Amino acid sequence: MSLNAESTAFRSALEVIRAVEPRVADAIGAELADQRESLKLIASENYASPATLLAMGNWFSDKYAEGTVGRRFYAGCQNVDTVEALAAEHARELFGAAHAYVQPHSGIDANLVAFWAILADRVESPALKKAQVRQVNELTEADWFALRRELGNQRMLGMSLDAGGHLTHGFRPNISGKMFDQRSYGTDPATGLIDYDRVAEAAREFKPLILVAGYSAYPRKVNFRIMREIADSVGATFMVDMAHFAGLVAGKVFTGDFDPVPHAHIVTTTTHKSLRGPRGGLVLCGPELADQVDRGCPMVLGGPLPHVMAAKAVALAEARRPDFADYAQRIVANAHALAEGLVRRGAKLVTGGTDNHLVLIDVSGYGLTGRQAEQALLDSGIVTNRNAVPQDPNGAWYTSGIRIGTPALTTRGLGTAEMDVTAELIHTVLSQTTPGESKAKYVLDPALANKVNKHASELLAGFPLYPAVDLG
Ligand code: DSN
Repeated sequence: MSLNAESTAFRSALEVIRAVEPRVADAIGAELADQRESLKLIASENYASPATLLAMGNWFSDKYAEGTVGRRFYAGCQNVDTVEALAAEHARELFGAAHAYVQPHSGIDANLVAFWAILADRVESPALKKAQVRQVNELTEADWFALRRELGNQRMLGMSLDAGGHLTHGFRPNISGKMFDQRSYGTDPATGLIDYDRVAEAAREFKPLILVAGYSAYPRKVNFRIMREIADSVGATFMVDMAHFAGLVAGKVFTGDFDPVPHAHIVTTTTHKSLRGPRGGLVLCGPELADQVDRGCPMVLGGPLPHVMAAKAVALAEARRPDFADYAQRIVANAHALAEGLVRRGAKLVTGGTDNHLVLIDVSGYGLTGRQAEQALLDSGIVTNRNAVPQDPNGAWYTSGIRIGTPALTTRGLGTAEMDVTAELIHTVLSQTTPGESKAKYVLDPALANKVNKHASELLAGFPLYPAVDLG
């Protein structure tokens, strides 16, 4: 029997790699096996299509292409121009944006491009100009301080980390926390929801240059129309980081007030989460910021990754197909079913449920820290990640939460019935785990962990991952 195209392609690639360094070929094969066997509930992960994966493994990786389409610092970029222009066109069409910049290597990079574009657009300063011609990572803490003082308003208002915001929205472990004088808006302690009146109040007091919306652990929709009104009321630039929910925007689940593109001055995203593309980022904006955004490389980015831009073009083309809208709807239906299944069994959820792709379980309801719960679930074949909950008494390392999401399992084909089974498995593990002598230690009967592992494998067996890929 002849092999299908996908199996032939991946088998051949592994054979070529194995001839040079067999351990790499083995690790690639083992990664597929591990992914096939695990109940992947990490809200920010997914499974890109074989076409997207294959578009990355080629000689585009060998090409330097600093600059933008038609304006490169290197000769011979005509084919890179083709794929970059295609990826940008698909991104513009998919999201209804005037301009798309598809070079960022990651979400952090996309946000850096956006920050510098906003600064360059908003602030006329010799110090900024000086900083622009130096390597950003050469600037010291004192340089940043002097720069902010000279520039005047360098304030960013974003969602607090423990309410579900992201590190790149002005927090200390990220360069955004050094570039900007940051203040956060949180969520209402009673409901766990964003209180727009409080955001408006904080904006009036703080007068930020940039108001950021977007999250990595907030299980609800955000009203971007209201956020834009708040930004306008204080003269701030409104930026949305839609990395987590870009697939829901692309699939038209988030429309109207909940679609950031018509409301924000600038939108950033990764391409590998709910959008289901290759690992990378992109920026969308209107014509007024386009020139500055296009200076992302070499301003804050290293040379573009043409092989990844080729894969972005493939994945974005896939996201423009009608079946992607169906996929996006199923992500949300599955998250809803998972949340309902957990609540019915007594789990405590932040905000009580979800209306996007993720669910945040407050595992203090089970008497556990996030760290204990994460490891107990992992022992049982369920891959999640710990996450702070609002006002978390255990901080960002141990945490009190477990974040779970449905983009990956939905790609695999699991539906709402399987989400109920998944809720049962999670609840079984968490309710049978007891805390140990430290915030990291726990006790879980290995026989129970094995039983859940077996049940998870049986569940997944009905939904093979990459069914067309047979590595032999
Ligand atoms: N690391 C990503 C996530 O898991 O949400 C965000 O950068």
